Amino acid sequence: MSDDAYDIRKTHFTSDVGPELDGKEVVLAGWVENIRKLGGIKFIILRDKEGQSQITIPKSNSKLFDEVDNLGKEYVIQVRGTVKKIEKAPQGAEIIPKEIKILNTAISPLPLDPSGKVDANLDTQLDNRVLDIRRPEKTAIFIIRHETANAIREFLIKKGFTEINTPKIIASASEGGADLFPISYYEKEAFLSQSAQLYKEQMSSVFEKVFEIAPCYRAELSRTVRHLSEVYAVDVEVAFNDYEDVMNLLEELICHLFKHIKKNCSKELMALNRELAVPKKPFPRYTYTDIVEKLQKEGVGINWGEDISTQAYRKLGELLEGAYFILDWPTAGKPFYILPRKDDPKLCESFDFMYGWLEMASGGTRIHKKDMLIKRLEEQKLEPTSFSFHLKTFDWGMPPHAGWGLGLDRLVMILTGSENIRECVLYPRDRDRLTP
Ligand code: AMO
Repeated sequence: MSDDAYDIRKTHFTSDVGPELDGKEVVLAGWVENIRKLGGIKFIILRDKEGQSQITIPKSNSKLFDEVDNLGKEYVIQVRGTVKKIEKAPQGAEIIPKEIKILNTAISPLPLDPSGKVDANLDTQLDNRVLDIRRPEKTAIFIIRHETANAIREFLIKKGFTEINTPKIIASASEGGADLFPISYYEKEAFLSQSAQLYKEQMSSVFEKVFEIAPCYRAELSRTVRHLSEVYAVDVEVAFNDYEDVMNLLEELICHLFKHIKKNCSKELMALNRELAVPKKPFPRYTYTDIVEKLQKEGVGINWGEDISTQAYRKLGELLEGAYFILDWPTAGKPFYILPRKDDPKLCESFDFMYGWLEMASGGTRIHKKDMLIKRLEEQKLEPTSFSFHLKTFDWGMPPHAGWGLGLDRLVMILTGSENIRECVLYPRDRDRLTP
Protein backbone atom coordinates (compact mmCIF):
# COMPACT_ATOMS: atom_id res chain seq x y z
CA MET A 1 0.00 0.00 0.00
CA SER A 2 1.53 3.34 -0.98
CA ASP A 3 0.41 6.94 -0.50
CA ASP A 4 2.09 8.55 -3.53
CA ALA A 5 -0.90 9.52 -5.64
CA TYR A 6 0.65 9.64 -9.08
CA ASP A 7 -2.35 8.81 -11.14
CA ILE A 8 -5.49 9.69 -9.24
CA ARG A 9 -7.84 8.73 -12.04
CA LYS A 10 -10.20 5.78 -12.01
CA THR A 11 -11.34 3.60 -14.86
CA HIS A 12 -14.77 2.71 -13.48
CA PHE A 13 -17.41 3.68 -10.94
CA THR A 14 -18.69 1.01 -8.54
CA SER A 15 -21.95 0.78 -10.51
CA ASP A 16 -19.97 -0.28 -13.61
CA VAL A 17 -18.59 -3.35 -11.85
CA GLY A 18 -20.68 -6.43 -12.56
CA PRO A 19 -20.23 -10.08 -13.56
CA GLU A 20 -19.82 -9.06 -17.21
CA LEU A 21 -16.40 -7.57 -16.31
CA ASP A 22 -15.15 -10.91 -14.89
CA GLY A 23 -11.38 -11.15 -15.22
CA LYS A 24 -10.90 -7.53 -16.27
CA GLU A 25 -8.57 -5.12 -14.47
CA VAL A 26 -10.22 -1.97 -13.10
CA VAL A 27 -9.18 1.02 -11.03
CA LEU A 28 -11.81 2.24 -8.55
CA ALA A 29 -11.51 5.12 -6.12
CA GLY A 30 -13.68 6.35 -3.29
CA TRP A 31 -14.21 6.19 0.46
CA VAL A 32 -13.83 3.32 2.92
CA GLU A 33 -17.38 2.69 4.10
CA ASN A 34 -16.50 -0.32 6.22
CA ILE A 35 -13.85 -2.94 6.88
CA ARG A 36 -14.79 -6.49 7.87
CA LYS A 37 -12.72 -9.50 8.82
CA LEU A 38 -14.05 -13.00 8.34
CA GLY A 39 -11.53 -15.68 9.23
CA GLY A 40 -8.92 -15.74 6.52
CA ILE A 41 -10.51 -12.96 4.42
CA LYS A 42 -10.73 -9.19 4.83
CA PHE A 43 -13.37 -7.09 3.06
CA ILE A 44 -13.31 -3.39 2.32
CA ILE A 45 -16.60 -1.82 1.32
CA LEU A 46 -15.66 0.97 -1.03
CA ARG A 47 -18.19 3.73 -1.66
CA ASP A 48 -18.28 6.21 -4.52
CA LYS A 49 -20.98 8.50 -5.89
CA GLU A 50 -22.74 5.61 -7.60
CA GLY A 51 -22.84 3.02 -4.82
CA GLN A 52 -20.60 0.41 -3.23
CA SER A 53 -18.19 -2.35 -4.25
CA GLN A 54 -16.75 -5.17 -2.22
CA ILE A 55 -12.95 -5.43 -2.21
CA THR A 56 -11.91 -8.90 -1.07
CA ILE A 57 -8.39 -9.52 0.25
CA PRO A 58 -7.48 -13.18 0.87
CA LYS A 59 -4.84 -14.05 3.45
CA SER A 60 -2.69 -15.44 0.64
CA ASN A 61 -1.94 -11.83 -0.37
CA SER A 62 -0.19 -11.36 2.97
CA LYS A 63 1.21 -7.87 2.27
CA LEU A 64 -2.17 -6.30 1.39
CA PHE A 65 -3.92 -8.44 4.01
CA ASP A 66 -1.82 -6.86 6.78
CA GLU A 67 -2.01 -3.38 5.34
CA VAL A 68 -5.83 -3.32 5.45
CA ASP A 69 -5.36 -2.72 9.20
CA ASN A 70 -3.93 0.73 8.37
CA LEU A 71 -7.22 1.85 6.84
CA GLY A 72 -9.97 3.74 8.66
CA LYS A 73 -13.54 4.72 7.84
CA GLU A 74 -13.82 7.51 5.23
CA TYR A 75 -10.19 7.16 4.13
CA VAL A 76 -9.95 7.98 0.43
CA ILE A 77 -8.41 5.06 -1.43
CA GLN A 78 -7.69 3.96 -4.96
CA VAL A 79 -7.89 0.24 -5.72
CA ARG A 80 -6.41 -1.49 -8.74
CA GLY A 81 -7.59 -5.02 -9.05
CA THR A 82 -9.33 -7.75 -11.00
CA VAL A 83 -13.09 -8.19 -11.18
CA LYS A 84 -14.29 -11.59 -10.02
CA LYS A 85 -17.77 -12.79 -10.76
CA ILE A 86 -19.35 -14.01 -7.53
CA GLU A 87 -23.04 -14.46 -6.84
CA LYS A 88 -22.91 -13.64 -3.13
CA ALA A 89 -21.32 -10.19 -3.61
CA PRO A 90 -23.64 -7.14 -3.73
CA GLN A 91 -23.46 -6.54 -7.51
CA GLY A 92 -22.63 -10.10 -8.50
CA ALA A 93 -18.92 -9.25 -8.54
CA GLU A 94 -16.07 -8.34 -6.23
CA ILE A 95 -12.61 -6.87 -6.74
CA ILE A 96 -9.48 -8.83 -5.91
CA PRO A 97 -6.95 -6.03 -5.39
CA LYS A 98 -3.39 -5.91 -6.66
CA GLU A 99 -2.71 -2.50 -5.18
CA ILE A 100 -4.45 -0.19 -2.70
CA LYS A 101 -3.29 3.43 -2.47
CA ILE A 102 -4.27 5.70 0.40
CA LEU A 103 -5.04 9.08 -1.18
CA ASN A 104 -6.09 10.66 2.12
CA THR A 105 -6.87 9.79 5.70
CA ALA A 106 -9.77 10.74 8.00
CA ILE A 107 -9.93 11.26 11.75
CA SER A 108 -11.29 8.69 14.13
CA PRO A 109 -13.77 8.87 15.69
CA LEU A 110 -15.70 10.92 13.12
CA PRO A 111 -18.23 13.44 14.48
CA LEU A 112 -21.03 11.34 13.05
CA ASP A 113 -21.34 7.92 11.54
CA PRO A 114 -21.87 8.29 7.79
CA SER A 115 -23.17 4.74 7.54
CA GLY A 116 -26.18 5.95 9.57
CA LYS A 117 -26.00 3.05 12.01
CA VAL A 118 -25.64 5.51 14.89
CA ASP A 119 -28.42 8.12 14.92
CA ALA A 120 -27.52 11.80 15.18
CA ASN A 121 -29.91 14.70 15.79
CA LEU A 122 -30.58 17.26 13.05
CA ASP A 123 -28.22 19.87 14.51
CA THR A 124 -25.31 17.41 14.59
CA GLN A 125 -26.19 16.34 11.06
CA LEU A 126 -26.20 19.94 9.81
CA ASP A 127 -23.02 20.85 11.71
CA ASN A 128 -21.23 18.00 9.92
CA ARG A 129 -23.10 18.25 6.66
CA VAL A 130 -20.44 16.85 4.33
CA LEU A 131 -20.26 13.63 6.30
CA ASP A 132 -24.00 13.55 6.84
CA ILE A 133 -24.95 13.62 3.17
CA ARG A 134 -22.64 10.74 2.33
CA ARG A 135 -25.45 8.52 3.60
CA PRO A 136 -27.37 7.17 0.59
CA GLU A 137 -30.76 8.34 1.86
CA LYS A 138 -29.33 11.83 2.32
CA THR A 139 -27.51 11.88 -1.01
CA ALA A 140 -30.83 10.84 -2.57
CA ILE A 141 -32.51 14.07 -1.43
CA PHE A 142 -29.96 16.17 -3.28
CA ILE A 143 -30.02 14.04 -6.41
CA ILE A 144 -33.80 14.54 -6.45
CA ARG A 145 -33.28 18.26 -5.90
CA HIS A 146 -30.87 18.35 -8.84
CA GLU A 147 -33.34 16.43 -11.04
CA THR A 148 -36.17 18.75 -9.95
CA ALA A 149 -34.42 21.94 -11.02
CA ASN A 150 -33.29 20.23 -14.20
CA ALA A 151 -36.80 19.01 -15.11
CA ILE A 152 -38.37 22.41 -14.39
CA ARG A 153 -35.79 24.16 -16.54
CA GLU A 154 -36.30 21.73 -19.43
CA PHE A 155 -40.09 21.96 -19.18
CA LEU A 156 -40.15 25.76 -19.26
CA ILE A 157 -37.56 26.10 -22.02
CA LYS A 158 -39.58 23.69 -24.17
CA LYS A 159 -42.58 25.97 -23.67
CA GLY A 160 -40.65 28.96 -25.04
CA PHE A 161 -39.50 30.54 -21.76
CA THR A 162 -36.26 32.51 -21.49
CA GLU A 163 -34.16 32.02 -18.35
CA ILE A 164 -33.16 35.30 -16.73
CA ASN A 165 -30.96 36.34 -13.81
CA THR A 166 -32.04 39.27 -11.67
CA PRO A 167 -30.08 41.15 -8.97
CA LYS A 168 -30.01 39.89 -5.42
CA ILE A 169 -28.76 43.21 -4.06
CA ILE A 170 -31.57 45.70 -4.27
CA ALA A 171 -32.60 49.18 -3.15
CA SER A 172 -36.25 48.60 -2.14
CA ALA A 173 -38.67 45.90 -1.08
CA SER A 174 -40.75 43.94 -3.57
CA GLU A 175 -43.01 42.08 -1.16
CA GLY A 176 -43.47 44.82 1.47
CA GLY A 177 -40.90 45.97 3.98
CA ALA A 178 -41.13 43.63 6.96
CA ASP A 179 -38.75 40.76 6.34
CA LEU A 180 -35.90 42.45 4.46
CA PHE A 181 -32.25 41.89 5.32
CA PRO A 182 -30.40 45.22 5.23
CA ILE A 183 -26.78 45.14 4.11
CA SER A 184 -24.12 47.78 4.05
CA TYR A 185 -23.42 48.69 0.44
CA TYR A 186 -20.52 51.12 0.10
CA GLU A 187 -21.86 54.39 1.54
CA LYS A 188 -25.49 53.33 1.28
CA GLU A 189 -27.92 50.90 2.81
CA ALA A 190 -29.17 48.19 0.48
CA PHE A 191 -31.13 44.97 0.94
CA LEU A 192 -30.97 41.34 -0.07
CA SER A 193 -33.69 40.57 -2.61
CA GLN A 194 -36.89 39.00 -1.25
CA SER A 195 -38.05 37.99 -4.69
CA ALA A 196 -37.36 38.44 -8.39
CA GLN A 197 -40.87 39.92 -8.61
CA LEU A 198 -40.36 43.42 -9.98
CA TYR A 199 -37.59 42.44 -12.38
CA LYS A 200 -39.40 39.43 -13.79
CA GLU A 201 -42.45 41.62 -14.40
CA GLN A 202 -40.30 44.14 -16.26
CA MET A 203 -38.72 41.39 -18.36
CA SER A 204 -42.16 40.11 -19.39
CA SER A 205 -42.33 43.30 -21.47
CA VAL A 206 -39.35 42.06 -23.52
CA PHE A 207 -39.20 38.25 -23.56
CA GLU A 208 -42.93 37.68 -22.78
CA LYS A 209 -42.24 34.34 -21.03
CA VAL A 210 -39.45 34.41 -18.45
CA PHE A 211 -38.26 32.30 -15.55
CA GLU A 212 -35.54 32.33 -12.94
CA ILE A 213 -34.32 29.75 -10.43
CA ALA A 214 -32.44 31.68 -7.78
CA PRO A 215 -32.13 32.40 -4.07
CA CYS A 216 -34.19 35.00 -2.28
CA TYR A 217 -33.82 36.21 1.27
CA ARG A 218 -36.43 36.50 4.01
CA ALA A 219 -35.67 37.71 7.52
CA GLU A 220 -38.19 35.29 9.00
CA LEU A 221 -38.45 35.68 12.77
CA SER A 222 -40.26 32.41 13.36
CA ARG A 223 -38.55 29.07 13.79
CA THR A 224 -40.58 26.52 11.86
CA VAL A 225 -39.99 23.36 9.84
CA ARG A 226 -41.00 25.18 6.62
CA HIS A 227 -39.22 28.55 6.81
CA LEU A 228 -35.65 29.48 5.97
CA SER A 229 -33.87 32.82 5.57
CA GLU A 230 -32.30 31.82 2.26
CA VAL A 231 -34.79 30.18 -0.08
CA TYR A 232 -34.57 28.99 -3.67
CA ALA A 233 -37.52 30.12 -5.74
CA VAL A 234 -38.67 29.21 -9.22
CA ASP A 235 -40.12 32.45 -10.55
CA VAL A 236 -42.22 32.63 -13.68
CA GLU A 237 -43.83 35.59 -15.46
CA VAL A 238 -45.90 35.52 -18.65
CA ALA A 239 -47.14 38.45 -20.72
CA PHE A 240 -50.72 38.36 -22.09
CA ASN A 241 -51.72 35.77 -19.45
CA ASP A 242 -53.96 35.97 -16.41
CA TYR A 243 -53.95 33.95 -13.21
CA GLU A 244 -56.04 31.13 -14.71
CA ASP A 245 -53.43 30.64 -17.44
CA VAL A 246 -50.48 30.53 -15.06
CA MET A 247 -52.33 28.22 -12.64
CA ASN A 248 -52.82 25.82 -15.54
CA LEU A 249 -49.12 26.08 -16.39
CA LEU A 250 -48.14 25.33 -12.78
CA GLU A 251 -50.52 22.37 -12.65
CA GLU A 252 -49.01 20.93 -15.84
CA LEU A 253 -45.49 21.50 -14.53
CA ILE A 254 -46.21 19.76 -11.21
CA CYS A 255 -47.68 16.67 -12.91
CA HIS A 256 -44.77 16.53 -15.35
CA LEU A 257 -42.27 16.89 -12.51
CA PHE A 258 -43.76 14.14 -10.31
CA LYS A 259 -43.75 11.78 -13.31
CA HIS A 260 -40.19 12.75 -14.19
CA ILE A 261 -38.92 12.11 -10.66
CA LYS A 262 -40.76 8.79 -10.46
CA LYS A 263 -39.17 7.71 -13.73
CA ASN A 264 -35.66 9.11 -13.31
CA CYS A 265 -35.07 8.83 -9.56
CA SER A 266 -36.37 5.34 -8.74
CA LYS A 267 -33.12 4.41 -6.97
CA GLU A 268 -33.26 7.56 -4.83
CA LEU A 269 -36.97 7.13 -4.02
CA MET A 270 -36.20 3.58 -2.95
CA ALA A 271 -33.35 4.79 -0.69
CA LEU A 272 -35.89 7.16 0.89
CA ASN A 273 -38.57 4.48 1.07
CA ARG A 274 -40.87 6.91 -0.72
CA GLU A 275 -43.90 6.04 -2.84
CA LEU A 276 -44.60 9.07 -5.01
CA ALA A 277 -48.20 9.50 -6.19
CA VAL A 278 -48.53 11.69 -9.29
CA PRO A 279 -51.29 14.28 -8.65
CA LYS A 280 -54.27 14.21 -11.04
CA LYS A 281 -55.30 17.19 -13.17
CA PRO A 282 -57.26 19.38 -12.63
CA PHE A 283 -56.21 20.14 -9.05
CA PRO A 284 -59.16 21.15 -6.87
CA ARG A 285 -59.65 24.92 -6.70
CA TYR A 286 -61.12 26.49 -3.56
CA THR A 287 -61.66 30.17 -3.01
CA TYR A 288 -60.23 31.80 0.09
CA THR A 289 -63.82 32.29 1.25
CA ASP A 290 -64.53 28.51 0.86
CA ILE A 291 -61.43 27.74 2.92
CA VAL A 292 -62.36 30.16 5.73
CA GLU A 293 -65.82 28.53 5.90
CA LYS A 294 -64.30 25.04 5.96
CA LEU A 295 -61.97 26.02 8.78
CA GLN A 296 -64.73 27.73 10.75
CA LYS A 297 -66.84 24.56 10.47
CA GLU A 298 -63.91 22.65 11.97
CA GLY A 299 -63.85 25.07 14.89
CA VAL A 300 -60.64 26.86 13.85
CA GLY A 301 -60.82 30.50 14.97
CA ILE A 302 -60.42 32.53 11.77
CA ASN A 303 -62.32 35.57 10.50
CA TRP A 304 -62.72 36.48 6.86
CA GLY A 305 -59.81 38.70 5.81
CA GLU A 306 -57.28 37.23 8.23
CA ASP A 307 -54.16 35.29 7.25
CA ILE A 308 -54.28 31.52 7.63
CA SER A 309 -52.30 30.55 10.75
CA THR A 310 -49.93 27.58 11.00
CA GLN A 311 -52.49 25.77 13.13
CA ALA A 312 -55.17 26.41 10.49
CA TYR A 313 -52.84 25.17 7.73
CA ARG A 314 -52.24 21.99 9.74
CA LYS A 315 -56.01 21.49 9.92
CA LEU A 316 -56.29 22.08 6.15
CA GLY A 317 -53.66 19.40 5.62
CA GLU A 318 -55.92 16.95 7.46
CA LEU A 319 -58.96 17.96 5.38
CA LEU A 320 -57.36 18.29 1.95
CA GLU A 321 -54.72 15.86 0.76
CA GLY A 322 -52.22 16.44 -2.03
CA ALA A 323 -52.30 19.27 -4.54
CA TYR A 324 -54.93 22.05 -4.61
CA PHE A 325 -55.26 25.79 -5.17
CA ILE A 326 -56.67 28.51 -2.92
CA LEU A 327 -57.72 31.49 -5.02
CA ASP A 328 -59.30 34.93 -4.85
CA TRP A 329 -57.65 36.14 -1.66
CA PRO A 330 -58.56 39.42 0.03
CA THR A 331 -56.73 42.24 -1.78
CA ALA A 332 -55.62 43.84 1.49
CA GLY A 333 -53.50 40.84 2.47
CA LYS A 334 -51.73 40.32 -0.86
CA PRO A 335 -48.80 42.33 -2.26
CA PHE A 336 -49.40 45.65 -4.03
CA TYR A 337 -48.71 44.28 -7.53
CA ILE A 338 -51.66 41.81 -7.56
CA LEU A 339 -54.70 42.85 -9.63
CA PRO A 340 -57.95 43.43 -7.69
CA ARG A 341 -60.98 41.70 -9.23
CA LYS A 342 -63.09 43.98 -11.42
CA ASP A 343 -66.38 42.59 -10.07
CA ASP A 344 -65.33 42.78 -6.40
CA PRO A 345 -62.14 44.79 -5.71
CA LYS A 346 -61.84 43.61 -2.12
CA LEU A 347 -60.81 40.28 -3.70
CA CYS A 348 -57.86 39.90 -6.04
CA GLU A 349 -56.80 37.61 -8.89
CA SER A 350 -54.35 35.69 -6.74
CA PHE A 351 -53.71 32.09 -5.79
CA ASP A 352 -51.66 29.89 -3.54
CA PHE A 353 -50.71 26.42 -4.68
CA MET A 354 -50.92 24.02 -1.76
CA TYR A 355 -49.75 20.49 -1.09
CA GLY A 356 -51.52 19.25 2.04
CA TRP A 357 -50.67 21.77 4.74
CA LEU A 358 -47.77 23.37 2.87
CA GLU A 359 -47.97 26.48 0.72
CA MET A 360 -45.74 25.68 -2.23
CA ALA A 361 -46.29 28.66 -4.53
CA SER A 362 -48.18 31.88 -4.82
CA GLY A 363 -49.01 34.01 -7.80
CA GLY A 364 -51.59 36.03 -9.62
CA THR A 365 -52.54 38.46 -12.34
CA ARG A 366 -50.48 41.64 -11.99
CA ILE A 367 -51.52 45.26 -12.25
CA HIS A 368 -50.12 46.62 -15.52
CA LYS A 369 -51.51 50.18 -15.32
CA LYS A 370 -49.20 52.62 -13.60
CA ASP A 371 -51.86 54.76 -11.87
CA MET A 372 -53.50 51.71 -10.29
CA LEU A 373 -50.10 50.43 -9.12
CA ILE A 374 -49.32 53.76 -7.45
CA LYS A 375 -52.73 53.70 -5.74
CA ARG A 376 -52.07 50.17 -4.41
CA LEU A 377 -48.58 51.12 -3.18
CA GLU A 378 -50.11 54.00 -1.25
CA GLU A 379 -52.87 51.80 0.19
CA GLN A 380 -50.17 49.45 1.45
CA LYS A 381 -48.31 52.39 3.04
CA LEU A 382 -45.36 51.97 0.67
CA GLU A 383 -43.62 55.03 -0.77
CA PRO A 384 -44.09 55.23 -4.59
CA THR A 385 -40.88 57.28 -4.99
CA SER A 386 -38.90 54.27 -3.68
CA PHE A 387 -40.30 52.33 -6.65
CA SER A 388 -39.64 54.98 -9.33
CA PHE A 389 -37.09 52.68 -11.08
CA HIS A 390 -39.91 50.15 -11.46
CA LEU A 391 -42.86 52.49 -12.06
CA LYS A 392 -41.17 54.21 -15.00
CA THR A 393 -41.11 50.95 -16.96
CA PHE A 394 -44.92 51.06 -16.86
CA ASP A 395 -44.73 54.14 -19.11
CA TRP A 396 -42.93 52.18 -21.80
CA GLY A 397 -45.57 49.68 -22.91
CA MET A 398 -46.15 47.18 -20.10
CA PRO A 399 -48.32 44.27 -21.30
CA PRO A 400 -50.93 42.59 -19.07
CA HIS A 401 -49.09 39.77 -17.32
CA ALA A 402 -49.28 37.11 -14.63
CA GLY A 403 -46.91 34.73 -12.88
CA TRP A 404 -45.97 32.76 -9.81
CA GLY A 405 -43.15 31.96 -7.43
CA LEU A 406 -42.65 28.34 -6.38
CA GLY A 407 -40.51 27.41 -3.37
CA LEU A 408 -37.95 24.88 -4.59
CA ASP A 409 -36.96 23.79 -1.07
CA ARG A 410 -40.56 23.05 -0.10
CA LEU A 411 -41.11 21.23 -3.37
CA VAL A 412 -38.15 18.96 -2.55
CA MET A 413 -39.65 18.41 0.93
CA ILE A 414 -42.79 17.03 -0.70
CA LEU A 415 -41.00 14.96 -3.32
CA THR A 416 -38.69 13.35 -0.76
CA GLY A 417 -41.19 13.13 2.10
CA SER A 418 -38.95 15.19 4.40
CA GLU A 419 -40.42 16.57 7.61
CA ASN A 420 -38.12 19.57 7.87
CA ILE A 421 -37.11 21.97 5.08
CA ARG A 422 -33.54 22.00 6.47
CA GLU A 423 -33.10 18.39 5.34
CA CYS A 424 -33.58 19.50 1.71
CA VAL A 425 -30.98 22.28 1.68
CA LEU A 426 -27.25 21.55 1.67
CA TYR A 427 -26.34 24.41 3.98
CA PRO A 428 -29.57 25.83 5.40
CA ARG A 429 -29.73 29.38 6.70
CA ASP A 430 -32.19 30.25 9.43
CA ARG A 431 -32.40 32.55 12.43
CA ASP A 432 -30.03 30.38 14.42
CA ARG A 433 -27.78 28.96 11.72
CA LEU A 434 -25.18 30.81 9.66
CA THR A 435 -22.57 28.02 9.43
CA PRO A 436 -21.27 25.75 8.00
P1 AMO B 1 -44.14 34.22 -1.79
O1 AMO B 1 -43.63 35.23 -0.80
O2 AMO B 1 -45.42 33.53 -1.46
O3 AMO B 1 -44.39 34.90 -3.21
O4 AMO B 1 -43.00 33.16 -2.06
C1 AMO B 1 -43.16 32.16 -3.04
C2 AMO B 1 -42.88 30.78 -2.46
O5 AMO B 1 -41.56 30.73 -1.93
C3 AMO B 1 -41.54 29.89 -0.80
N1 AMO B 1 -41.10 30.67 0.38
C4 AMO B 1 -40.40 30.15 1.39
N2 AMO B 1 -39.93 28.92 1.62
C5 AMO B 1 -39.23 28.70 2.74
N3 AMO B 1 -38.96 29.67 3.66
C6 AMO B 1 -39.40 30.93 3.48
N4 AMO B 1 -39.09 31.87 4.36
C7 AMO B 1 -40.18 31.23 2.31
N5 AMO B 1 -40.74 32.33 1.80
C8 AMO B 1 -41.31 31.97 0.63
C9 AMO B 1 -42.92 29.36 -0.58
C10 AMO B 1 -43.76 30.40 -1.28
O6 AMO B 1 -45.00 29.90 -1.70
N6 AMO B 1 -43.30 37.33 -5.63
C11 AMO B 1 -44.17 36.31 -5.10
C12 AMO B 1 -44.45 35.23 -6.13
C13 AMO B 1 -45.27 35.70 -7.31
O7 AMO B 1 -46.36 36.30 -7.11
O8 AMO B 1 -44.83 35.47 -8.45
C14 AMO B 1 -43.54 35.70 -3.87
O9 AMO B 1 -42.37 35.86 -3.58
O10 AMO B 1 -43.02 28.11 -1.23
